Amino acid sequence: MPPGQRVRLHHKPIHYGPVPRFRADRWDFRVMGATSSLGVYRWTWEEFAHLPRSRSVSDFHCVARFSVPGMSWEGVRSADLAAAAPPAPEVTHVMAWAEYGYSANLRLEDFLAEGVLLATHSGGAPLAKERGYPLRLVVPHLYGWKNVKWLRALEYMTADRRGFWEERGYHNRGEVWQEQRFFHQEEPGHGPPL
Ligand SMILES: Nc1nc2c(c(=O)[nH]1)N[C@H]1C(S)=C(S)[C@@H](COP(=O)(O)O)O[C@H]1N2
Ligand SMILES: [Mo]
Repeated sequence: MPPGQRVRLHHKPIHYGPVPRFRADRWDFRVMGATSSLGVYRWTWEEFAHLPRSRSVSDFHCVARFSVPGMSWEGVRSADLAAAAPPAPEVTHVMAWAEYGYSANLRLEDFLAEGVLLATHSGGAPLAKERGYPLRLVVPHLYGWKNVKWLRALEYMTADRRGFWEERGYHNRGEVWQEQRFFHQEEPGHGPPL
């Protein structure tokens, strides 16, 4: 277990705001910002299903000090998505965007790390709607708030920008093994734009 975490096998879904409704005819997934082609990539739900698929098993760590061991996920590896929608060479960070404007920023290397998945399934079944159906970002080495549910877009960025919780007192990176929970733990000069 990472420092300061305890195992919990079951927990209620955690999110800010309501659970969005999924409409297959309106849903799309976009990759925008600093793509190498300068264009926007867009997949409908049907098209998204044709991307290469992978599985991974990982522990989930909530910043509220509990961890869920051995979760199994299925979906598209971040590296496969980035191969389908390549970032420009200057890209350093990625913003993950959800329904209703929830967002979380990640370093490009954290986004491309092993085990990172754009997941459609968990435990062999499609995601439950309160767990992010139809698409959720799984970033096992970063705290729960970076694991964006109801994911709709990625924005490639050439400079860092803070997402929803990163602007509200949480750590900009949120690495679990280094216990990067809160903004006050950040290195000087890397604080939020308050
Ligand atoms: N879109 C969106 N994704 C989100 C959140 C949110 O408020 N909105 N909350 C995050 C937080 S703080 C946590 S701990 C996890 C919880 O995931 P779970 O509900 O599957 O446990 O979702 C994350 N993803
Ligand atoms: Mo969380």
